[in-house]
Amino acid sequence: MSHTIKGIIFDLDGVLVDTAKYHFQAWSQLGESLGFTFTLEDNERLKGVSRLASLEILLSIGKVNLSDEEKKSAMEKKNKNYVNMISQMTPEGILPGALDLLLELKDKGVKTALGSASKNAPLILEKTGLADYLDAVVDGNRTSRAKPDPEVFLLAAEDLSLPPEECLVFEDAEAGIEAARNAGMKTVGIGHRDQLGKADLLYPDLIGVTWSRISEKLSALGG
Ligand code: B16
Ligand code: MG
Repeated sequence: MSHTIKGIIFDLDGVLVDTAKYHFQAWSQLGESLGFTFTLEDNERLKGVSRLASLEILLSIGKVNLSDEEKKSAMEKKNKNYVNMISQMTPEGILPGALDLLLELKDKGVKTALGSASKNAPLILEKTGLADYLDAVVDGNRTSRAKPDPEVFLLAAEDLSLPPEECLVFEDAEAGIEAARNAGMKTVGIGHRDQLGKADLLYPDLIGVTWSRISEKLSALGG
């Protein structure tokens, strides 16, 4: 039996680009200014999580209490620093394998969309040139509910004029896989089984991941 997937929705950070390293630098500088150290291990907890939720996690690690006003300025400070870093991005910042897959999808007429929590997605897409390969973009500027809520992926499906069951989501975060499942979509996890065990297909990264290969696997899964 052949499958019915006609559109692919990509998460941004951790799937198409590695911006987690810039988030880490910017959050750890904020941690330092508040008097504590933020580790790379702590940073794992921020992947796929919104900016405010990331700050709350950071503050709980440092055992720091801030007023709402102070939280707002802390987020502005972190974001200014982060934006400075991503402004230097180039097409070389695209993760290995991503461009080949996007080119193949374009060639085969499979629709593509972005489904990211980041409010900075437009700048990243522009600097890396990824904007040219996406038919629709849904990011943190258009959503009000964070993953695992399905909002971001449902909006992307709507933009592609496809029903959710005809969309496949690529995600690196557990909350993202959950969000896609909540949207009624099939999923490809990019990362480790420990976090992404619920994904329908799983790959460590996008190297060598082709639409032909995925199509075959999806057909074997039965749609
Ligand atoms: P911003 P994704 C997420 O991107 C990041 O993984 C997460 O670490 C970040 O806090 C979130 O975007 C919001 O980003 O501060 O730029 O609005 O994985 O959903 O593409
Ligand atoms: Mg991600």
